[in-house]
Amino acid sequence: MIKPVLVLSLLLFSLPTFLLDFKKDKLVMFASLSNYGCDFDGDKLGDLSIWDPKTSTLYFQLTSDNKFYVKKFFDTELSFQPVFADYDGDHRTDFVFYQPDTGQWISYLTSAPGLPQKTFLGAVNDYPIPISLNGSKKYDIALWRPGVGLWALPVPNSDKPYSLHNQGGASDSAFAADYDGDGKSDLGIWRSETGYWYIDKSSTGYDPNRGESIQHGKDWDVIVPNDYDGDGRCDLVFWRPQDQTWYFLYAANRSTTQVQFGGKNDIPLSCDLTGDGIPELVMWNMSKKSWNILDLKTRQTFSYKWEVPDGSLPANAVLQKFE
Ligand SMILES: [Ca+2]
Ligand SMILES: [Ca+2]
Ligand SMILES: [Ca+2]
Ligand SMILES: [Ca+2]
Repeated sequence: MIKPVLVLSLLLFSLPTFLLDFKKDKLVMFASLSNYGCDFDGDKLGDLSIWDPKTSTLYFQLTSDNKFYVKKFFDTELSFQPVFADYDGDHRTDFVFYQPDTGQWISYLTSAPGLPQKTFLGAVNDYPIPISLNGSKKYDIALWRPGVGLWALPVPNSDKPYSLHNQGGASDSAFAADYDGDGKSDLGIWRSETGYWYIDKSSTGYDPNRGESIQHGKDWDVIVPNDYDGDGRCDLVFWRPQDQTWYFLYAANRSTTQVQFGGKNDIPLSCDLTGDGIPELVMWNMSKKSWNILDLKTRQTFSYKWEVPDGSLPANAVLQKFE
């Protein structure tokens, strides 16, 4: 249940924590930001973007003019993590960043691009997760703290800054997406050890006893939840690196399907690049620096090579955890 308790943590450390070592024994990768979309120019076509954490530079292409843009955001040793979504409700994705060592959020809203807003919410090891609790598809900052399994959520129409909600624990990953289709974000946990998704739904007051628990996937899978059939409900989808296959479980009727697409070391995400309401499957190959895209409707594939620095990553794929 949600308890109204204030949580604001500010810890000042300066350890570069954006880990990019793919040679570790285990990589638990989590591409959760796909379901927020990535459309900077607001033409309903997804814009591809790549983030270089070493230089805090964003490389992106806008669909409205097909031009490439390079934008350096920060001149500091600190690492910043893109947490892109539409925070001001103008249907254009905003450049919002989270600084994991200090818990600082810096927001360049499309409605006020020259005036970055700065807020503190979070501490070391927290996960920044945008959330929309009032059904407007306008997102607010929120976070999930794995050690204690706790969400800090905004409180709509209240002067209470944050409320807390218990869900999940240290070995889990968390995401927020609209699973039940009422327009409001639901709170989700992915437990990779057992392959369970736990969803506390807005339509049942986020009551954990009336939530969903669904087994779909296993350890090493990479989850990419998004609405893949355009019915307004986020579908439970993961990509399995071993067999390079996407495993779909649709929210509406729990039907499943599989699509083999991608290469073993790719990073999976999804984004509606054609504007038909159905996200394309998108793979980023870090070594070749290439996009490989599958249109689920037409089964056409596209490939693009980008000139970006080594170690750059898709801006709307969050790597939540390495072990
Ligand atoms: Ca666009
Ligand atoms: Ca916006
Ligand atoms: Ca919902
Ligand atoms: Ca769906």
